[in-house]
Amino acid sequence: MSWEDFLLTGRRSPTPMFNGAAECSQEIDVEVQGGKLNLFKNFDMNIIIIQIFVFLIVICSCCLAQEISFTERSALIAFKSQLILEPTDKLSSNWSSKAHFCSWFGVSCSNQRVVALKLPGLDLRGTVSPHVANLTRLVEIDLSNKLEGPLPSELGSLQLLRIFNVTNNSFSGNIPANLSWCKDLEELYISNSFITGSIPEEFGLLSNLKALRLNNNNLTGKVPTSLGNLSKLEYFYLHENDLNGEIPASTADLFSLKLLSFRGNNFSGSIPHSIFNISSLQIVDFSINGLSGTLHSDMGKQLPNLKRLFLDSNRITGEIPSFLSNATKLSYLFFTENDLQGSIPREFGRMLNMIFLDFEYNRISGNIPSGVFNISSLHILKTRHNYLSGHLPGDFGKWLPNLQEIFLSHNLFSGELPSTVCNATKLVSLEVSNNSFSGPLPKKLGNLVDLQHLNLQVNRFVNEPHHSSVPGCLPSSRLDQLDQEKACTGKCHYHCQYGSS
Ligand SMILES: *[C@@H]1O[C@H](CO)[C@@H](O)[C@H](O)[C@H]1NC(C)=O
Ligand SMILES: *[C@@H]1O[C@H](CO)[C@@H](O)[C@H](O)[C@H]1NC(C)=O
Ligand SMILES: *[C@@H]1O[C@H](CO)[C@@H](O)[C@H](O)[C@H]1NC(C)=O
Ligand SMILES: *[C@@H]1O[C@H](CO)[C@@H](O)[C@H](O)[C@H]1NC(C)=O
Ligand SMILES: *[C@@H]1O[C@H](CO)[C@@H](O)[C@H](O)[C@H]1NC(C)=O
Ligand SMILES: *[C@@H]1O[C@H](CO)[C@@H](O)[C@H](O)[C@H]1NC(C)=O
Ligand SMILES: *[C@@H]1O[C@H](CO)[C@@H](O)[C@H](O)[C@H]1NC(C)=O
Ligand SMILES: *[C@@H]1O[C@H](CO)[C@@H](O)[C@H](O)[C@H]1NC(C)=O
Ligand SMILES: *[C@@H]1O[C@H](CO)[C@@H](O)[C@H](O)[C@H]1NC(C)=O
Ligand SMILES: *[C@@H]1O[C@H](CO)[C@@H](O)[C@H](O)[C@H]1NC(C)=O
Ligand SMILES: *[C@@H]1O[C@H](CO)[C@@H](O)[C@H](O)[C@H]1NC(C)=O
Ligand SMILES: CC(=O)N[C@H]1CO[C@H](CO)[C@@H](O)[C@@H]1O
Repeated sequence: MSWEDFLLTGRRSPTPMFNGAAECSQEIDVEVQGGKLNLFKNFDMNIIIIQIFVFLIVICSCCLAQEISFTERSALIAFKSQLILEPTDKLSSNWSSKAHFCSWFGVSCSNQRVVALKLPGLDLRGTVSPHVANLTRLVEIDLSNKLEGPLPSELGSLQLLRIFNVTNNSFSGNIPANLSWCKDLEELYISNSFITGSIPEEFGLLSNLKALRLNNNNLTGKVPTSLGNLSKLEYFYLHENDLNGEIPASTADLFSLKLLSFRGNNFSGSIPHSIFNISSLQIVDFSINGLSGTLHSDMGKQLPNLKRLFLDSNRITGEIPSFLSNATKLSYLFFTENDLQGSIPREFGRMLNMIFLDFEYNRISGNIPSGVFNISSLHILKTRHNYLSGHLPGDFGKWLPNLQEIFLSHNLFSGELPSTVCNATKLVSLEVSNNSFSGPLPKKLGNLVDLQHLNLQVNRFVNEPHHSSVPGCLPSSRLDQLDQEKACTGKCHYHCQYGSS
């Protein structure tokens, strides 16, 4: 059974509407039956005592059930009372005192106890009553609305809680450290609010946690080292907060991790390279931080499942590890805006699932390994603003049937733009400006029917940009636009932009 199957969807029992008395009489039947069986077996003088005993049990359990029922009902009413409801809101009419609370919309019961409170997407406003904590059998809470105020720390008494999903609200205040008492928690989502303060160190105690999403809040401070204890954690989202400090080395102990997103914080220091020894990783996003240091040359050796790696907008130095090519499932690789040097490893031509490769704004030199132009899955290649040089291979474009965008501007490329570029028939954007390309322009560029953005400026192409000198290059209907929009200066460098771009 996969962990998703633990979700309570479908477990809502088709509860008939009981009032308190009917509820009790059901339990009386069971108890009395048990009692009668005993009476027949032990037919002796103690019969009266047993009868009284049974009677007392029945009375007590009935009172207890009634009391619990009353508590749960009160807790739900207290929850409702702190919502700002319009008469037209579903809860206003549905949570009627005439009906048993187990039949109320969003409430699921098991044995007359509330096990789930699921009210997502109703645009509910107001605050969360601490009395919710009296629903002690709750297993799932799902409240994605417009709720505000702090999350009550009393929620820590929900010992059976497995799913706590309050993503997408307007909560403020801190994350209650007391949630760490909810030992069974598997999914904890407090994303998309205005939560401040730091991540409670006590969360390291939530040893059953599989998903922790605290992204898109105003969290500050460091990531607690204790979170390295969460050995079952698969999804770890902290992106878009104001967290700082170094990424704790203990993150590498999360050996079940599949998705790790720390994007858009203020993390500094280097990425502990042992993180890249977690072989279950599928998506890793450290982009838009202040991370520095180098990438370990082994990186990629242990990443057979990695599909996406985002390290863009940091201050990472050193070279691109060639072992990354061993991560053969990698399809999105972003190194944009760092301080990487050296060359693109020749082995990158082996990454046959690559879709989007972006190295822009670094200090990478050498040529683009010709194997890269053989990756038929490639959709987008961006290498602008580097020191790349050399010629494009003579069959450039021939093996790129899916290429839609290629940006090579602001490098040191030379040689011709091979006419085989026209084999990349899905091209939408072709940008080679600010290089030292020379020779004639490919005559069949006009065959690229999807082309919308073409920038050839500041090169040494021999053709005049005037359409008469690029015969058959572009259909005349599009040449009209070219004439209007071309930015042609000096020795006629040639720039045209079509359509919406
Ligand atoms: C919830 O439980 C607490 C402590 O037992 C109690 O004081 C409070 O009145 C209860 N709330 C409701 C709404 O019953
Ligand atoms: C409340 O909503 C539930 C679920 O939609 C429904 O089964 C029930 O009949 C409704 N009760 C009332 C009083 O409207
Ligand atoms: C949590 O709530 C959000 C918003 O309603 C929803 O998209 C998501 O599927 C929920 N997650 C779980 C595990 O219930
Ligand atoms: C925190 O949770 C514990 C254990 O459930 C409980 O005893 C305590 O009252 C809670 N503290 C607060 C401030 O709610
Ligand atoms: C979050 O809530 C807003 C407004 O209620 C809604 O537009 C948006 O789709 C929600 N996002 C998610 C992920 O549920
Ligand atoms: C929280 O962050 C958002 C977006 O960064 C910002 O607009 C808002 O002012 C912040 N609120 C607080 C209380 O810091
Ligand atoms: C949790 O992590 C902290 C800090 O890393 C450590 O001191 C502690 O022993 C760990 N606790 C458990 C239960 O593993
Ligand atoms: C980010 O952290 C650095 C220290 O590492 C600090 O100087 C800077 O002010 C922080 N930036 C923001 C936006 O908090
Ligand atoms: C990664 O794992 C390999 C093999 O298991 C080991 O040799 C290496 O030291 C580990 N690297 C780090 C940084 O933990
Ligand atoms: C690219 O593919 C073609 C056709 O399969 C092959 O001839 C050529 O050698 C390949 N180039 C590289 C660098 O792998
Ligand atoms: C490349 O384009 C030429 C001219 O259109 C065509 O003859 C050739 O078959 C194409 N090659 C590939 C591999 O698509
Ligand atoms: C299995 C595999 O792809 N191994 C390669 C890992 O990367 C090194 C260095 O790039 C290659 O030499 C291996 O062949």
